[in-house]
Amino acid sequence: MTLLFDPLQAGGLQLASRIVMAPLTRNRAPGALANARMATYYRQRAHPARGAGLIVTEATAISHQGQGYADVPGIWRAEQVAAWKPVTEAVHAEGGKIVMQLWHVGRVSHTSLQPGGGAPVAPSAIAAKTKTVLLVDGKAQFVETSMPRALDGAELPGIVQDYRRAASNAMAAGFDGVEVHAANGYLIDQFLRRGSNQRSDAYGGPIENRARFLDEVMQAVSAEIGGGHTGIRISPVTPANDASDDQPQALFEHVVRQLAPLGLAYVHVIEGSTGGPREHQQGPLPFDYAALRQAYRAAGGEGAWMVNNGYDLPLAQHALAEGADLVAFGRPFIANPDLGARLRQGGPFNTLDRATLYGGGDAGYLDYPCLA
Ligand code: 8OZ
Repeated sequence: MTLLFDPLQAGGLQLASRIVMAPLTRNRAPGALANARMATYYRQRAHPARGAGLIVTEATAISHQGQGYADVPGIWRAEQVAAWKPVTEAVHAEGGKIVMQLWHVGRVSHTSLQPGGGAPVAPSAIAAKTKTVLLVDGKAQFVETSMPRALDGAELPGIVQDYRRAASNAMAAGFDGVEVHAANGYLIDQFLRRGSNQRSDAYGGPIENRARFLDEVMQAVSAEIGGGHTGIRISPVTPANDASDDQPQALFEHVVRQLAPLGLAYVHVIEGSTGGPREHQQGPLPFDYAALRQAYRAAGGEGAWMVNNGYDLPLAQHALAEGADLVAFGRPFIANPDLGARLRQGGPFNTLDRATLYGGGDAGYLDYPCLA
């Protein structure tokens, strides 16, 4: 029963507990720059006993092209590296650990956010039936994503290089590692899943081809900063951002086998529909997450297995007993800066205010109370 509060060595990450703060988009980084407000927010959640054993930052754009939402942070410029330093220093001052989530949204963007007002990029020119968040007069507004253009194969090495530079920048900013965002229907997931990838070159068609871009990104990032400081997030069946595939089990078992030799710190798996039903399935069969983990282990993968989506204390303890190593909590960490302390004593838990999730100031960001 104490497993959730036990330490873990995950590759090169020495973690005080199995409690992870999931990546959470909050749209409070105007100019794509981290700031003092964000440093306070992460510091509030960083204590190894009262907060998270590991914090994963909100998704952070690896390039201007990789941006798809208003006021999300970036990590492609020196000024952005400098802006993140007070955040990592604040977390480390509390004794915490923090990795940066690296993000390219692909087609989930809007021309108003793209360089020169151009079309967002994607594996294929297929619009996502989904919305993005723009800020209009400081208020979050959901708008349809723009029609993307298909990436030319010759552009892909440059995007891989953007991931590599972002990882190097994150380490320069003092992060303990990075998590590559390959989930939730963003660029890497768009390559993986058939619904968004109709390419006829080496990056489309059979599973091996659709997983090639992910492989190139993971090779580059892990070579740059070390596999032991690199994690990945996948979401095998989520419909988020119009992601779809009719053979998720075969696809993602291939993906984890491909990841096994990289010596990753962890593999982070969203079970079911992101932020929704855990039972969600794509294709005729329920997804077998135990088989996914076994495929990774059988291929020699030694990274920590991180699970996420709708976890509470009993479900987390059950998952750890069944073989998971880390449990990521999202919305509970927004409303409870001291979620670790609250889990330890079985509650109580503050309730989440949805109105202040995306954009805004301190309200609903810095003012959730801790236990006395
Ligand atoms: C909510 C709003 C905007 C972005 C994800 C990065 O789903 C996100 C995201 C979530 O992974």
